[in-house]
Amino acid sequence: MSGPVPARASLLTPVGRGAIAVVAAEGDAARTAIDASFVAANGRPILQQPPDRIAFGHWVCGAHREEVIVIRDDDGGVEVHCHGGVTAAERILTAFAGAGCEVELWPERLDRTAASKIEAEADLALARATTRRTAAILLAQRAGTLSREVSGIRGDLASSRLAAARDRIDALLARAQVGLHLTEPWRIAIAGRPNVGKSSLINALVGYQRAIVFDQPGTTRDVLTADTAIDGWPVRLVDAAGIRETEDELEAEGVRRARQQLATADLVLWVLDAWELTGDPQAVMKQEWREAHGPTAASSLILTVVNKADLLPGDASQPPTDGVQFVSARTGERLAELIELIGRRLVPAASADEAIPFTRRQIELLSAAHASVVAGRANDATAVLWKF
Ligand SMILES: Nc1nc2c(ncn2[C@@H]2O[C@H](COP(=O)(O)OP(=O)(O)O)[C@@H](O)[C@H]2O)c(=O)[nH]1
Ligand SMILES: [Mg+2]
Repeated sequence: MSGPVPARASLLTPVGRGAIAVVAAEGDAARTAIDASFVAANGRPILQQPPDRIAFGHWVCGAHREEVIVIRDDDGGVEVHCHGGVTAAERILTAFAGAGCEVELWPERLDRTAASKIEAEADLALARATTRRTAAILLAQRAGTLSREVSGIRGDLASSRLAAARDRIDALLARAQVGLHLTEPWRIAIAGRPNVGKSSLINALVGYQRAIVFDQPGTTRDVLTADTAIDGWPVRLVDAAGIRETEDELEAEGVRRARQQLATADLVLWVLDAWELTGDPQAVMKQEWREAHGPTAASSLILTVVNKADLLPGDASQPPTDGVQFVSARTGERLAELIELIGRRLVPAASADEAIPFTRRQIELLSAAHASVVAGRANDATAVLWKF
């Protein structure tokens, strides 16, 4: 390595989540701090510890003694693994800072050390991914799936295959929503008249008691949310208060917020009560939607859920209808089918092998490239795509 390494230190692990915190540091000042504070169990100074192996010992700082593991690499970098609480990591960072290291936030560190912008963005996104499925997709993008596709598109542009380039950009942009939802949950609003079982359904879907279930209409005064995963996708279930005309001011506010939730949801589950249902569920849903929203047409992103199917006589198996699912939040009957239906409705087919843009920056670049291609400016599109 040429020239001195600038001394820097960063806390790599998020505060409050893990059992272990990791502080990374490099540069001469980092070694000064290690020499001053790290006492290895085998008694050797850090430079005599074999690289890339763990050296167990204590971080000694005044009267404090903290069990730590230190790993050094061949380039003067060290990692200190300590107790995951805030204090231990702070103490170690402070020691590095005191020795002359610049303390750097880990996203900045990522930006500086990642091999590419996509890799840095993928690392940031991975820290926010909550399911295996989303993490697998992000790992594939990090490993080159997205950058290979982008360079393929640049190849098309270089060979004047503008139509092919446009189609490939279109395909990427079609997956933008999936990409953004790798780190942000899809939002599902649960709506319907009071007492149809919205809160019960959320509880059943999430699998634990969270929303308020009560026998009186209008008890859900606030919009409650519960995070869970459906089919490997992170979703946020939003319990919309019973939408209806009301004199009660507190409830009116709830109704206003519920409407807002409906307007911005990725999917709406409109819940009906099987016991009270007369007629075609889709028609009833549309009627209730009109009552709640006026003449604006119901969005296509609505599933009609007929709850309390356990109250229907006999096996009462309903013929499967497109966009309608009978369930019982109480018995769990046909909940699996509902979950499958939600997964299919919510997320267009996506597999980890395909390139998926997953940040707003990437999507904006693709949109700009698209506009240039459509305008026949292949060079501009290429320039934009180089920014990936
Ligand atoms: N039999 C039956 N009762 C249910 C079912 N789901 C909810 N309920 C009952 O219906 C009532 C209203 O439920 P709740 O979830 O509070 O409805 P919400 O007002 O729409 O949130 C409660 O007494 C629930 O126990 C179901 O699947 N079957
Ligand atoms: Mg409720």
